Amino acid sequence: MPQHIEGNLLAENNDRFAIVVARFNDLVTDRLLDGAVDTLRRHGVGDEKMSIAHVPGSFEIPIVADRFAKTGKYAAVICLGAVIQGETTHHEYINHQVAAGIMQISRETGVPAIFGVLTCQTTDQALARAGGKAGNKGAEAALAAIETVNVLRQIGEK
Ligand code: INI
Repeated sequence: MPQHIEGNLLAENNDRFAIVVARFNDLVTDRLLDGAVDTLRRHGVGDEKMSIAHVPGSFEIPIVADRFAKTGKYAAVICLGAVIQGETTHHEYINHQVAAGIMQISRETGVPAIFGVLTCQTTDQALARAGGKAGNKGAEAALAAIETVNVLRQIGEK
């Protein structure tokens, strides 16, 4: 039988979680943050185990998330933002750089950096994914953080 490694959704007592959230489109990102914090609490993470950094826009998420990851104090870093298409291609540059930047943090530090950045065409689409009819991607990002930490712990040391 192959060995299956599956993460559970219980945060361990000493695990600390960092959240980096963009202020841009805060109507949406405030809701993503609420979803993430609520989910961490429900899965056993006390408020004293959460650090939340607010950054101007999604483009600034990677630099701050990287700093959190490199402190070695956090089990995971949850990145939250909402990039909504405007009249230009500005959003494309942001989306690609933010996604790549967040992935790079995981790979360089071994600390999972979770991609909870919405990339939407309209504000309605974003609101639907921030506690509306399509769920809350902030809450999903928090679950992904807990699960990934658990999988990595089962596999063992870096
Ligand atoms: N930042 C976002 O988080 N979402 C957006 O939709 C957005 N748009 O559309 O411009 C946005 N721009 C700001 C950007 O993230 C940086 O803060 C800015 O370019 C300064 O570096």
